[in-house]
Amino acid sequence: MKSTKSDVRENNNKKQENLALHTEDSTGQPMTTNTGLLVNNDTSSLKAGERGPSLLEDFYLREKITHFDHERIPERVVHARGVAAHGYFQAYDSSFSKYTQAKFLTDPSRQTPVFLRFSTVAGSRGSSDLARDVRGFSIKFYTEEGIFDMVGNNMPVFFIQDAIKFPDLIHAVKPEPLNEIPQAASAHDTFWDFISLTPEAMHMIMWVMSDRALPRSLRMMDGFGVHTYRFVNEEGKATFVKFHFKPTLGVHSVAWDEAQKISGKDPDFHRRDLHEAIEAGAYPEWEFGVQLVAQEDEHKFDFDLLDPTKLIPEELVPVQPIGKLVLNRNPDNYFAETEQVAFHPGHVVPGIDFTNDPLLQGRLFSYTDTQLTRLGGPNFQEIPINRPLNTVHNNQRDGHMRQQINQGKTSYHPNTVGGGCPFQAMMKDGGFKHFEERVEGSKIRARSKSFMDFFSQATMFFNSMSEPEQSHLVDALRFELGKVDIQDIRNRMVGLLTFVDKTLARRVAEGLGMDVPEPQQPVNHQLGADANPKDYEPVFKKPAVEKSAALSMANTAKDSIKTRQVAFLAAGCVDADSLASVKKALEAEGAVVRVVAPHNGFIKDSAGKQIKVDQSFLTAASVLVDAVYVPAGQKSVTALLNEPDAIHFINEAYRHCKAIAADGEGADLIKATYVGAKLNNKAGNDAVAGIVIGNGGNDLSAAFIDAIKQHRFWQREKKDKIPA
Ligand code: HDE
Repeated sequence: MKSTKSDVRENNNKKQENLALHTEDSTGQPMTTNTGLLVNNDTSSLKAGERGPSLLEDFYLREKITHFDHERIPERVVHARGVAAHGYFQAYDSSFSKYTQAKFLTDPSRQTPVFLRFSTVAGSRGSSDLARDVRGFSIKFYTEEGIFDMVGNNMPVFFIQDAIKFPDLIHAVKPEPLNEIPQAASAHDTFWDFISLTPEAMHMIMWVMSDRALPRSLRMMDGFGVHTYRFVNEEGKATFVKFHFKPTLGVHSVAWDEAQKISGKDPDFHRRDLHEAIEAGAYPEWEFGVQLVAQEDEHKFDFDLLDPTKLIPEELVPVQPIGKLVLNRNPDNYFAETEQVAFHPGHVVPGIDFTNDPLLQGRLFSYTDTQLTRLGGPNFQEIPINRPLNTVHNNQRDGHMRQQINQGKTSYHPNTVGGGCPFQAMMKDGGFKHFEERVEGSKIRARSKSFMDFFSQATMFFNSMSEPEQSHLVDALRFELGKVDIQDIRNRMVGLLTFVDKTLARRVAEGLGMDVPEPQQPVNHQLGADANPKDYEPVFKKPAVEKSAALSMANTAKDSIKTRQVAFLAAGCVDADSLASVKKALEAEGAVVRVVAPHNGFIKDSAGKQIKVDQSFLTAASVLVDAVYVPAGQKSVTALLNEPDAIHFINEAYRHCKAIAADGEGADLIKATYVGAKLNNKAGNDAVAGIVIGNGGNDLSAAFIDAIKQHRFWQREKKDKIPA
C-alpha cells in the first residue's frame, strides 16, 4: 500500500503528512511525459518507416532515455550500502529536563518522527550486507524545534582520534586502487598496513574483529553516538553525555562461516529482514539511554572524555533510559528516501551541543561538503526526506534544483522593504544558544598527550568477552591477517596485539604459523615529522575496569523468539499433528515458520491436508534461518533421507550452533547426519546442547522455544568441527 496525499496511514505524524505532499501513486492513472502530455505508445520509437532509422524529433524517446542516463548519483564515499525505516521516538518522562532543554527528550506526550538509516562502511552500494564491518546507525529526529541527527555506529569507539586521518583510514580499507579488490572487506594489505602503524586503532580493532561486526539482524544491534556530546539545560548548565541505543531483542550475531555463505545465498539478508519484520508488524525497538558526566568530573577518568577511541565503562557510569525508539514503517521509495537522506552530526537542537573531540569537530565540516556533490547542489535540504517539520524562512536563494518559490522583493536582512521579514526570533521563542565554553590555547597542530593510552581499553574489551567470543576474535584476526601478503605487516600487527593480551597475540601467531615478535615499543606514526616521539610515547596501564559486563554479547537479552526464522524440513505424508502443533506454538511466540520441502508447490500431510511449501531445498539454506525442525512421519523422513540437501541442512545448522529439533521418525534424519553420532554417545554434554528430540507423543515445543531463545550454542564449537 502506498501513502498518498489523501491517505496518511499508520503512525500519523507531521513528517508523514509532510512526505505525503510529495508522494505520487500511479494506480488508475494514464502515462504522461514530464510535461504532462498523455503517452499513447511507450513501446516503439518514432521511425522513418517500420524498418527505418529513428528520428531525432522523437521528443518522447529523448526525454525517456535522457532521464534514464542520469538516474544514478554518486554513492556515499563511505556508508554507501544502507537501508532505512521510519518510526518515532518517545521519552518516558520529563526527568531529564534537569540536564537538557531538548523538548523531544523531556516531553513524554510527544512522539517525534524519526528516520533511521543503517549501513556498512567500506563496501559499495551493491555489496553484501554481511561484510565484516562496522554498521552505521544514523537517526534523523524531526523535532518541533528542528532536526537533530544522531549519526552513530553499532560500536562505541572509533579507529582514529583526529578527523585529519579519516581519508587515510578510508583509503586504506577501501579496495586497493590498482585493481579495485577486495570489495567490502578489510582483509587486505593496505588496511592492515595502516592499522599496524596506528596503535590508537587497537581498541576499535577489537570491536571490528568481534562478533559485533556480523549482526544477525540490524534489529539486533546496539547504536552509539561514539563521541562525548553535551546536554545543556534551561539555565545553560552543561553535562557531558554519551548516547546509547539498546535493542529490545538483544544483540546477536552470526558465525563468520555463515556470514560468508549468506553473502552468496542472500546478499540482501539484512535489508530483507528489516523490511519483512516491519511489514509483519514486528516493529524493531531500541531503548535510548544516556551516560551522564557532570562538567566538574571531566578529568575524573583515567582516559580523556574527548578521545573517541575510549568508552565510559557502564560500571563507572550507568546508562540511564530516557525513552523508546520504534521503527514502524518502510519507506515508499528507496531512492527518494534512503538514498537521498542527508545526515549531519552538526544538526543539533537546543539542549544538545558538541564537545572538542577532534574527530567530531572534523565531521562537522565533512557531511554538508560531501552532500553538496552527492545530492547535486545547495538545495538538498529541500528534498522531502530532509525537510524539517516547520517551514523554512530565510534569505538563502537560488541554486540548482531550488524548489521553494519565495515571494516578495527582499532576500536580505536587515530590510524595511519586506517589513523586516523574515525577522530574527527572540531567544525566549526558541533557537540555539551555543554553550559558552571558555576556550584558551595557542594555535598548535598536535595531539593531546592525554590521548596516548592505546591499549588499556582494548584489553578491557578482550577480558570482558566470553570464551567463544574470544575464540571468534582470534579466528577473525587469523582470517584477516591470513589474507595479508606482506609478512612485515603481520609481524607489526601481532606485535601490537601483545600489548592488548599476550595470549591473544600467541593464539593469532599460531594460526599464522609465526612466532610472536619480541614486544617492541609501538611507534606512534600518527605524529608530525617534527614531533619528538618522546613527548608522545604510548602510555601502558591497566584498565580501570578489568571486565565490563555490557561489552560481552553473552550477557545480552535472550528472552524472545520474536521474528526468528525456523525451517521445517518436510516431504509428503509429514505427520499432521507433529507439524501443526509445533508451528502453532512457535508462531504464538512470534517466530516465522518456513516449510522447506524437496519441491515447491504443496505437500500433503498425513491427514491429507495440503501444506504450502515456502521454499524448496534449492532456494532455502540453513544459514538463512535461526533454527531447524524435522516433524515426524515415516514417509516424509524417508524422502528427506534421500535428499542430500536435507542432510547438509542439519549438519550446517549444527555447525553454526543453532537450535535443532526433531520429533518421532524425524530423529532418524538427525541420526543420519554428523550430529547423529554425537547424540548416541555424548547425550547431556556440550556437543548436544540445543538439540531437542521428541518421541512423537509429548510436545517438544516448549523445550524448542527455550533453545531458540538462546540464539546459539557456541559451546558446541569446543568439540570437533562438522564438515559442512
Ligand atoms: Fe562519517 N561520514 N565520518 N562517521 N558517517 C559519512 O557523509 C566522516 C565517523 C557515519 O546513513 C559521509 O553523507 C569523517 C564516525 C555514518 O547517510 C561523510 C569522519 C562515525 C554515516 C563522512 C567520520 C561516523 C557516515 C559519507 C572523521 C560514528 C552514514 C556520506 C572525522 C560516530 C550516514 C555522508 C548515512 C557518513 C565523514 C567519522 C558515522 C564523508 C570526515 C566517528 C553512520 O561526510
